[in-house]
Amino acid sequence: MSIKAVCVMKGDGEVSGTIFFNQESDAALAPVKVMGEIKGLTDGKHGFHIHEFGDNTNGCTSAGGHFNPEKKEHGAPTDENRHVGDLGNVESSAGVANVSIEDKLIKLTGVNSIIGRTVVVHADVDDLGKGDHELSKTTGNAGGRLACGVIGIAK
Ligand SMILES: [Cu+2]
Ligand SMILES: [Zn+2]
Repeated sequence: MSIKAVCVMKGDGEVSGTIFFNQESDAALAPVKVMGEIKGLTDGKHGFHIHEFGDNTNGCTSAGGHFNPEKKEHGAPTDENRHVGDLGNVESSAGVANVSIEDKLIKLTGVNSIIGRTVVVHADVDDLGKGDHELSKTTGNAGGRLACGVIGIAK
């Protein structure tokens, strides 16, 4: 039986989005599909992550850092050494970023479950841990948090 989740993203500015998550089964190896749309971004790439806390009491800031239960360094979604929450970048064109990601680390069940955590989209590109900025290995130096939302269980 597939498991579904949804996230409505909002911020202080014009950026907003809706992201759907679908895990085909509760098997540990089942990948999660991430589909949706984010509007209002400048054209180009923007860091896109799952952050640890489902706490938006102080806007996107209170979501904390990247979801990182395995205490690894920041990286690309394809890297062995990455945070579970590292989903790389979304790319906006003509004001719309169509999100279509399949990831093998994020889950909707078990210890890597992202339910109740926060999706964040950033002002800048995520350098995927390969930049020379001091934040590269922790955040990808992706800049401010433009919009976010808590991931909830969906029908
Ligand atoms: Cu982030
Ligand atoms: Zn990260």
